[in-house]
Amino acid sequence: MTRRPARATGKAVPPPGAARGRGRVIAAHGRHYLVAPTDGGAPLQCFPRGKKSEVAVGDLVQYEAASADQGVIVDIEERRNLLYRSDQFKSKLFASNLDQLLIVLATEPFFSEDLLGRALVAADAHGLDAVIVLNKVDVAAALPTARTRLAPYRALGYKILEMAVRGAPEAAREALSATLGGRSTLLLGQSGMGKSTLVNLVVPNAEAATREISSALNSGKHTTTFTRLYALPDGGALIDSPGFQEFGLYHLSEGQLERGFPEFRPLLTGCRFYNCRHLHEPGCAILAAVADGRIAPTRHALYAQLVHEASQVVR
Ligand SMILES: Nc1nc2c(ncn2[C@@H]2O[C@H](COP(=O)(O)OP(=O)(O)OP(=O)(O)O)[C@@H](O)[C@H]2O)c(=O)[nH]1
Ligand SMILES: [Mg+2]
Ligand SMILES: [Zn+2]
Repeated sequence: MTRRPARATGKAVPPPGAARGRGRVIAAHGRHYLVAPTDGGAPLQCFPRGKKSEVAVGDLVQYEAASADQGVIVDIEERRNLLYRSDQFKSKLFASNLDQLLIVLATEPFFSEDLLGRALVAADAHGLDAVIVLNKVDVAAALPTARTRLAPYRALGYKILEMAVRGAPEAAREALSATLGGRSTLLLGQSGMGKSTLVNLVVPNAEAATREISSALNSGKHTTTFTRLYALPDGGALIDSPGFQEFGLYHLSEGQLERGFPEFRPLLTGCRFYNCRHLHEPGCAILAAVADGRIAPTRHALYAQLVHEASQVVR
């Protein structure tokens, strides 16, 4: 039963007693994965055993080799964490076993503050550090607006790195080196912000590797269509992902949501009711802070929207 889909698509099937290997999932495109053996061999094209298995880039897996370059993923090792987004009906995996999120914004195209806020909450809920990159600071006309929009996030304590990855590559490399070294980092951001340009700056031969995988996984070339992990020369990994327009967080609890807003945290014990949802409750310390300007109304609106979305899920 489990191997039938493999035959149907013409994929090689491991012979009985096939050699098992251990590897890291370095690319995902639909149900096709590339697995880099941990012992350093060439990556294998793998598909998961069984219809429902969900494999994420960053996973450490056990595979059975069907041939020198094809295999079947038979087991996923326990993950440190798994970042994903979700709506009412389904979830979509970003990547696993991460240390931090690099949220890539740019002076242009105009970035979405809604997506930025969601990424920051997701990072916190999944136990990841978050760093914001403001790219394309060489686009002088759009820089003041971008800085003004980001000032409140800087005031909240988020780390923001300004750079021009294409415009001033050496300075960008310098700004990134201390942040990326030895850590597993996922790049997240809307299309056109410069995620892949950043990868190509930091990872030698990334461009060539991307072309290779584009043809192996049958996808386009310019805009990124699959998630791809690159080992960094000095240790750690950088994961490029396709630009996204939606970041549903229907899977987060209300506790995770309220803690995901750093400006809420010191006030949470000040609400009259211990189970206050900070929406309409009397004696709410968060609503009081919104009313007198200590918390931005847009941030509270995002919180309320996320609570609403989370309540739509049948748990
Ligand atoms: N002006 C300017 N343009 C840049 C800079 N960095 C990247 N770009 C350009 O921005 C465009 C988009 O860059 P990509 O790296 O493909 O963006 P991406 O975030 O990977 O986009 P998706 O793969 O669609 O998600 C390209 O034309 C880059 O050359 C920069 O520092 N300054
Ligand atoms: Mg890209
Ligand atoms: Zn409250």
